[in-house]
Amino acid sequence: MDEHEADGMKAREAHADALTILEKFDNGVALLHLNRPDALNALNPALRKELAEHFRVLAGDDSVRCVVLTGNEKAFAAGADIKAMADARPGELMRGGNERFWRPIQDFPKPLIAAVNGYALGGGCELAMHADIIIAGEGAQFGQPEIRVGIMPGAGGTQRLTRAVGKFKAMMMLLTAQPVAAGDAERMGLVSLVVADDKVVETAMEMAARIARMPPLAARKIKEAVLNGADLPLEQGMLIERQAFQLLFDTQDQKEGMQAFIEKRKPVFKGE
Ligand code: DAK
Repeated sequence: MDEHEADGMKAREAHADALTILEKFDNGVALLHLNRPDALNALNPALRKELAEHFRVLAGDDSVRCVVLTGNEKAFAAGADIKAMADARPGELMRGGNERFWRPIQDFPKPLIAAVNGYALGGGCELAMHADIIIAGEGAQFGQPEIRVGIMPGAGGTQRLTRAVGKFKAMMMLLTAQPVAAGDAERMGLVSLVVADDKVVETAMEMAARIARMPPLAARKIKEAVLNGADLPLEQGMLIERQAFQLLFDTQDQKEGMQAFIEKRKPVFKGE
């Protein structure tokens, strides 16, 4: 599987499962595809399980410094699989412990970029919002249409969306079920960058390659400070930032980064 190139590197490890495809590149980037095209990548239990397992493994893989998660031209993901949950009962949902499949993505310690084409609806929009950066194609659509099928979001749609875009935009999306186009999503703060549809994965891969060249421990601490600080009063958030900042002075990469600057050369970061 070498149709994608990152920094001129071919994928050095790739394996295709039924529902997800993982490609790993020598530059520290991993590209994870949702691969259920016939159902617009609807997130059924088997797909969510695979996805969770990938994130669990990628979190502990030192050769991976940044992950790009994508779908296909038509859909990032059109939501949780409605057919798979149509007859569910509350006890079954509780026993199913759906959240255990979201947890490894929520807790993923490395930078994660969602590269979104087409539909990102319901659980698909929620999945994109688990990422740290969202790059969308001009034709992408983001929405939380769960209300239309008699339910509500269950993986952060009322929480992450509201934190990202504020109450009034979030309520409009949640209560009307109407999706917003990529450009509007960007203006609302739900999307980092909009590019031409056929440039989405390429742009995400370039950005991921750039991030992968950064010192990984600093990247990890930045992610931690942003995510953990977001729900805290400013003073406590500042404390998290200060402690992380100080801790980074105990890394080799800090010595290397500053020494390289002084010597006017390119730093080589080892993640130590
Ligand atoms: N589930 C199952 N199948 C889906 C699907 C979905 N969400 N979305 C699309 N498909 C399937 C269609 O059924 C169709 O399959 P066949 O009939 O051909 O077998 C195929 O994908 C192509 O879809 P369409 O024929 O409908 O394609 P169109 O281009 O005409 O329409 C569409 C595209 C995206 C507008 C439409 O497919 C659509 O409205 N899809 C449903 C979107 C939606 O309502 N999404 C929200 C689902 S509810 C939880 C956490 C999260 C959630 C739940 C629990 N816990 C932690 C407990 C999340 C809930 C949701 O996401």
